Amino acid sequence: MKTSVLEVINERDVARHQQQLEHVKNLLELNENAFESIIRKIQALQVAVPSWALGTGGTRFGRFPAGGEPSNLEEKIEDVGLIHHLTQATNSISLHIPWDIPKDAVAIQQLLRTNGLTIDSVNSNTFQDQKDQKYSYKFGSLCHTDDAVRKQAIDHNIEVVQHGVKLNSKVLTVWLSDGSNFPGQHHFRRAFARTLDSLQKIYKAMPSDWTMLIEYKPYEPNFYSMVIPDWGTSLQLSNGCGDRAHVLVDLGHHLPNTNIEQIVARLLHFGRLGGFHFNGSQYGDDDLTTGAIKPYQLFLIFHELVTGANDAAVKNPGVAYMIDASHNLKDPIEDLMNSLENIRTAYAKALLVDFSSLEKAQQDNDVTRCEQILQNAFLADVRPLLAESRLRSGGSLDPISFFRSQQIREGLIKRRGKTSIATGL
Ligand code: RM4
Ligand code: MN
Ligand code: MN
Repeated sequence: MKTSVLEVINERDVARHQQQLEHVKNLLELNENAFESIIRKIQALQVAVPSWALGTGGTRFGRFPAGGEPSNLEEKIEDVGLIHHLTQATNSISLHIPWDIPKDAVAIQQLLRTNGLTIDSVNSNTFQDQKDQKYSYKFGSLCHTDDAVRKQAIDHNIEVVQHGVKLNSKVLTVWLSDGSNFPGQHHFRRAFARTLDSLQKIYKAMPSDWTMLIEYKPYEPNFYSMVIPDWGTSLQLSNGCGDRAHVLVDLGHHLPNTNIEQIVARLLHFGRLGGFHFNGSQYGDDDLTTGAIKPYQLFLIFHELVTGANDAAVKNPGVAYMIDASHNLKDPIEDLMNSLENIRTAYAKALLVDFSSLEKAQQDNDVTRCEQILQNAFLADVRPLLAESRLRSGGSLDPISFFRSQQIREGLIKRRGKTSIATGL
C-alpha cells in the first residue's frame, strides 16, 4: 500500500514521541491497563464542528477573511473532513439552517461518508430575518405576541427537523435570541408561556427518536432580558416538553465568574444535560478559542462529566459535544484544531483524577487534600497521551505543523480564491 505524506511525517517524528510517551507514563505512574483505558477514552471523545465555524468570524466592526474559505456546504464538509483526518477528534458536523441547506441530501450523505463524517445536530435560526420571509423576528420568534410570527418560527423549526431527517440527524438544537431591550417591553410570564407553548408544538412534530436541546444565554442580542437566560429556565422548558428535551450548556453563555461546573453537576443530577457548546469566553460569547483563557475551568467541567459518567446513580443521556466558536484572527482550521486539542487535554486530565482518594478526602472534609488531588491531575502533561491517541486512530502526531508544512491553506486559497466567503455570522 502506498504510504501517505501523513504516515511519512509521523514516521519521522515517532521516535521522539515514544520517548516523551514513556517519560509521561513513568511520571504519572500509569500501569498498562490504566494507560490503555485512558488512550481508548481519549480516542472516543469526538466533538462536532458547526458548519458556520469554517469561515473567519467577524465582529460588528469588521471581518478579515483568511482566504480560501469554504463557500458552500460541500467545501465545509471537506474542511471538517480534513480536520478529522488530522486530529481524529471530530467525526461529525452540525448544520445551521438556512445557512447550510443541503440541496441534494443523497449526494451530501455520500460526501460525508467519504470524509468519515456524519451529521450531528441541526440548528434552527430565528435570530435573523431571511430574504423573502413574511414576518420579521425583530420582536422575537417563539415568544412573539403575534400568533402568525410564532407559527412561522415553529414551522421553520419543523422544516429544520425535516432537513435533518434526510441526513440522519437526530438532534434539533434551539437557541433563541428572544428577549427585550427595555424595562416594560416584555410581559415576562406571558413571554415564557408562549415560548413553552411553541417549543411543545415543535417537540410534538419531531420524530420519536429525536432529541431537542434547549440553549440558554443571559444577554445578547437583547440586553435587558432574554426569554431563556439561564439553565433553570431551559430545564423548566425541557420538562414542559418531554423526556427527549434536554438542556444545552454553551460555555460562552454565562455571566463572568459563573460556576459552570456546578451547573453541569446539577444537570447531570437531574439527568437533563443534553449537550455542550465549547468555546472560550473572556468577556462575551465565544470570543476566544476553547481553553485559551480558562483551562482550569474546562478541566473542572470535564471532572464533573467524568465523575458523572462513573456514577451509577447518574441517569443522564449521552451528551452531544460541539465547538461553537468562530475566530476572527486565527486561521479557522487551525483554531478548530486548537480547540479540539484543548478539549481533549482537559478531558485527559480529568481522567487522571484519583477519584477514590478524592471521595475520601471530601468525606473527611480535608479541603487541602481535595484541592491537591485536582491540582495534581490538572498539572500533569498529557500531550503525549493525546498524540498517542491520534496516532493510533490514524491521525497526525502534530496536526497544526502538518497543516502548515503542507501549505494546506495556500492550496485552499489557490482553489477557492482569496475572497471566498463562508455563510454564517
Ligand atoms: C448563539 C448560540 C447558538 C449559535 C449561534 C450562532 O449565540 O450559541 O448555539 O448557533 O450563536
Ligand atoms: Mn451555542
Ligand atoms: Mn453562543
